[in-house]
Amino acid sequence: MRVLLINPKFHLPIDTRTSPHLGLAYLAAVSERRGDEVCIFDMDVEDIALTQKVSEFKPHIVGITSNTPQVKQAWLAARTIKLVLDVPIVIGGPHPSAMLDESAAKPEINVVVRGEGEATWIELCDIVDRERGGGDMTGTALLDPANKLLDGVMGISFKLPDGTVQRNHDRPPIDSLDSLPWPAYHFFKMERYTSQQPAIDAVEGSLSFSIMTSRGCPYRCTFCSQSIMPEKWRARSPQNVVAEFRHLIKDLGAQEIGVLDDSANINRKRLSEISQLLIKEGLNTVPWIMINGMRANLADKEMLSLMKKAGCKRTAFGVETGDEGMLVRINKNESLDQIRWAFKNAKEIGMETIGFFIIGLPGDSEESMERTIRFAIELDPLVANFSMMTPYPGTLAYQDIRNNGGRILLKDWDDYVFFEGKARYELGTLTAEMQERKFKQAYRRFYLRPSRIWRTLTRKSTWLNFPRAASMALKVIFPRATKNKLKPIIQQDAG
Ligand code: B12
Ligand code: SF4
Repeated sequence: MRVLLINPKFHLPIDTRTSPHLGLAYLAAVSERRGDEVCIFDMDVEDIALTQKVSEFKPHIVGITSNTPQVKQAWLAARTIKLVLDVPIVIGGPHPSAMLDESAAKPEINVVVRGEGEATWIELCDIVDRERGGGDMTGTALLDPANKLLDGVMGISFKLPDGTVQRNHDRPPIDSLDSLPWPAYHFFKMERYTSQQPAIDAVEGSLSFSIMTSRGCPYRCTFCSQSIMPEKWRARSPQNVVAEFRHLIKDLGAQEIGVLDDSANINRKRLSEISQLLIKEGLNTVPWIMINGMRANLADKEMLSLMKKAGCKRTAFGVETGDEGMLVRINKNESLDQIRWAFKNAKEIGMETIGFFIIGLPGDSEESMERTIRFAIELDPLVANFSMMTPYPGTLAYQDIRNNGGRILLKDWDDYVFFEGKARYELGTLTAEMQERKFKQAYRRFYLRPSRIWRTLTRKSTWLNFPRAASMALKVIFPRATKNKLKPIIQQDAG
């Protein structure tokens, strides 16, 4: 059966790096294992029209992924396909998982998959393959209540003829992650992607891959969309992880690896074992980075030191706020001292650090945001990343703002990006003006310190990446100009 998987286009107001979509790479891998002919169409890097691809490939089923700012483009892609072919179209990913009725109600979408997708996707593919009987099957036939094809499929929602949405039972999370095949990168045009982060000196043209060694997170921070995914933290065995590292390095020529786990160090012993195995097998020559952060309360020096010996060059920590009371309010389950400890440990063993900070959390005040800026300066990570609090649907913060008379200032899902300095909502005394002022101050006060300017100028990577770094800095300082140019393009694309 021919399977088409799509990553919809999205123009971010700043230039983030493009990497192959790991979720689609996993779906492609399970489809390939099922025996399907797979095609991935990543609209961020493709140079032909979607209609051309659909006409040529003639898929039997289409899967589209979507996060919140991409969702309008996802619907547009589905509408475009339906003009060419009435093929079953399935949508999944963080946004449809949180707002399933919205996507299920769209005439161009046939099925919404909630949460973790591999098992559900394969079950849907099995149904379509069986029912098409060697020919084609339409999305309409798949949904026809007379056929009762979807009633027993866990983890999906779909529209009934009366317009209501049927929500089937949740699918339990995959128990053994080792049972999954590795992400199928061979379906991506790898030469069209950038590196994850410039961890290596020769950035241009270097091959960068992602890996996920565990899924889920047992914490429930109020701002994090993690809350729509299974709560249970599940991990791959050290042997399975190291075998994939070996595959990425030896077979695919990886020069940099980005570890995408939400909280890789929930089990410190496991992460230490992975590090030991990487060292033992001589796989520690390729730099890897913990892109999204580890839990600071579990970042002891012994584990970090082993990770460094195993090739880990940089780690991030989600600090979020410099105010102790706010840490409690956002359910971070960490203290300022634990965060100080983690940064001290990383710095003492010479590991580069990234700190993620949020300006304008529900409950923030002028004083608490000031404490966040001062804490960032005190911790002094290599990179401080300040984000404007963006209330993603499905998060506890989103409910908090809605239930407490807050005013969401965003009109469109396209606007749910958080690197630019525009406030996304107001709540009580937390005004947009205050958040925007503090955001600007945060970047200026962190990066325009003489010691920081000197450190930046004396780093080799600053000069190797100069054009990109300069353009990013300008976009952070003048976000509106960039956004104003992009908005018409997004709206024109999405119709
Ligand atoms: C790596 C990453 C990035 C990378 C790369 C993204 C990429 N190309 O994959 C970068 C840095 C570019 C990035 C950017 C952004 N990201 Co991001 N990112 C992640 C991160 C940490 C890992 C993604 C991942 O690989 N997951 C592992 C795979 C296996 O899971 P998955 O992709 O969700 O796919 C599974 C299921 O969702 C489902 N599924 C997904 N699609 C489909 C499709 C079908 C048909 C089916 C059946 C199933 C299915 O099945 C998959 C396999 O189980 C996640 C957090 C997380 N834990 O997922 C955040 C996350 C996805 N990002 C998030 C956000 C907010 C953003 C930004 C909007 C931030 C910003 N700048 O403003 C941008 C948007 C970029 C864009 N172009 O649209 C949010 C999304 C929330 C939301 N409601 O949309 C997340 C969930 C973080 C969080 N916890 O809040 N991100
Ligand atoms: S912010 Fe990090 S620790 Fe908190 S819920 Fe999300 S992934 Fe877990």
